[in-house]
Amino acid sequence: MRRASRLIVALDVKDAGTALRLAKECRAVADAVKVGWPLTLSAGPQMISRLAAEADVICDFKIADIPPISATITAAAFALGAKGVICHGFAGEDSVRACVEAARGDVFVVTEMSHPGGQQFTAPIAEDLAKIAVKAGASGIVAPATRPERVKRLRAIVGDLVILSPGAGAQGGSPGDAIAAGADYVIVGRAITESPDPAKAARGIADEIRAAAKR
Ligand code: NUP
Repeated sequence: MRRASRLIVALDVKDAGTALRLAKECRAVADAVKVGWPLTLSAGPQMISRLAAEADVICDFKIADIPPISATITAAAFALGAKGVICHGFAGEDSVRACVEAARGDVFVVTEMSHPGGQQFTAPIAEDLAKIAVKAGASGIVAPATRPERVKRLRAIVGDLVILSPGAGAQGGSPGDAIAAGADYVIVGRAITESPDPAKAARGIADEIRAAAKR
C-alpha cells in the first residue's frame, strides 16, 4: 500500500456509481479506499474488483469466525482484488492466523473500536488483541482516532506493525492527533463522502496529516 498522504477513504455508500466517482475523485490524494458491508451488500462483491482497478482496496469485513471460515472469507476478498482485509482479534489467535495464512496481502486486526461502545468490551482487552496481532503475524492493527492516547499505548505494543486509525471527522477524532499519537494511516469516511466537495475535504485532511507528521 502506498504511503504518501496516509489517508484511507472509507466508501460506506450504497451504490456503485457513487463509490466509483468518489474513488476517482479521491485517487490523487488517498493512498487506498476501504470497502465494508454497506457497499458490498448493496452493490455486490464485484464492486471490490471494479474499485481495485482504480485504487488499492482494503476489505473491512471484520472477519470473526472459526478459522476455516475466516480463511475462506479472506481468500475470497483477495480473489476479488483486495490488497488487505480487516479481521477482529476477539475471535482468537487461531482465527487471526487463519486470515494471515489465507491472505495474499495485508491483514489488519481490530483492537479497540472507535465508537463509545468500543470502551465497553474492546477497550479492556485491546492490548491483548494487539498482542494477538503480533503473534499471529498480522500486518497491523486498527486503533481509535477518537482516543489518541490509546493509539500511543497500542503502538508501544505492536512495534513497527502498521496502525490504521478510524474515527476522525464524523466520530469526533482528529486526523492530526491520531498521526501524532503513532498511527500510520487515518481512515476517514463520512467527513469526505458526505462533503459537497469530497476531493477538497480529502485534501484538507491530508494537509492536517502532513502537518501532524512534522510535529
Ligand atoms: O473501530 C473501528 N471504527 C470504525 O469506524 C473500526 C472500523 N473499521 N471503523 C470503520 O471506519 C467503520 O466501519 C467506517 O467504515 C469507518 C469510519 O467511518 P466514518 O466515521 O469516518 O464515517
